[in-house]
Amino acid sequence: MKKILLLLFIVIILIGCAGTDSKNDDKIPPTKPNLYPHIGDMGDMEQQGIPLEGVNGNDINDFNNGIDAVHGTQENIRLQWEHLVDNDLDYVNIYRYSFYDSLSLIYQRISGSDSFIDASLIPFVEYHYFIEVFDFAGNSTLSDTVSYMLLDKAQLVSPIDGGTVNDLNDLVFQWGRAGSGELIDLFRVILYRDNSTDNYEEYEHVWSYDQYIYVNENQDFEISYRDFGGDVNIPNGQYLWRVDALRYNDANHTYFGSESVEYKLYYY
Ligand SMILES: [Ca+2]
Ligand SMILES: [Ca+2]
Repeated sequence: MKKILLLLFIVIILIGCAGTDSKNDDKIPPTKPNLYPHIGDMGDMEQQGIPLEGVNGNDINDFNNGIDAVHGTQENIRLQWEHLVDNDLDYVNIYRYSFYDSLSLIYQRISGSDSFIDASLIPFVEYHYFIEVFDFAGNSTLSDTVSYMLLDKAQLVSPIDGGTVNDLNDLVFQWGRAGSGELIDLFRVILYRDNSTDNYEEYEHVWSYDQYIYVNENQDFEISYRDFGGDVNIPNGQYLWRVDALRYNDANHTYFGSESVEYKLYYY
């Protein structure tokens, strides 16, 4: 009798265990991810002389301004989201759609990184993105949707890449309009330094000038550094310059644009 009772007891315990899902009881979805819209561009000022703040509170640059064009020869858009806070995150799905392309999962990655570069896109197509974060139990949460549209890139002419300037009074930036000649609002010539360390990248804006475009003409553009407020008292050293093309987008209340390649410029 004792043996039968013991057996019954064991059977009841076994049934009890089988009734609970022992794998993962987590029913709490991740905190809503914050995919940053386009905050602004390097050279944007809040007021005269006071730079706009990026998402991390530093002066706005190419690494803290939300979704944006990427400088260089490629047609790339970089997404950026607020660092994900949950400690049970598994992976992030990244989705894209446009007027021409239906919604698709373009990338799936582990949750560690806070940015993603979408490559080989087409200028003048407005792309929309959102992300979905998953925890280890399979719960997921969607972000809001952010948008960006690339424009044709300006073609840098001079100073040539790696060129040297000895007297800033002689510094003249020259560039040409890219291919299709579609209307843009302005070209922004930017002179800056790369203060990258091992841990993070940071561009320091030195000077920029906005050349507004009123006619759809194809001549080269020329801007003298000194004629447009460039400071002669900047330290010797290595600088970078490039030209961004920008166009205001009414629906998104922000500028969309393109970033040319970067040219190195030595001042000694
Ligand atoms: Ca969870
Ligand atoms: Ca930009």
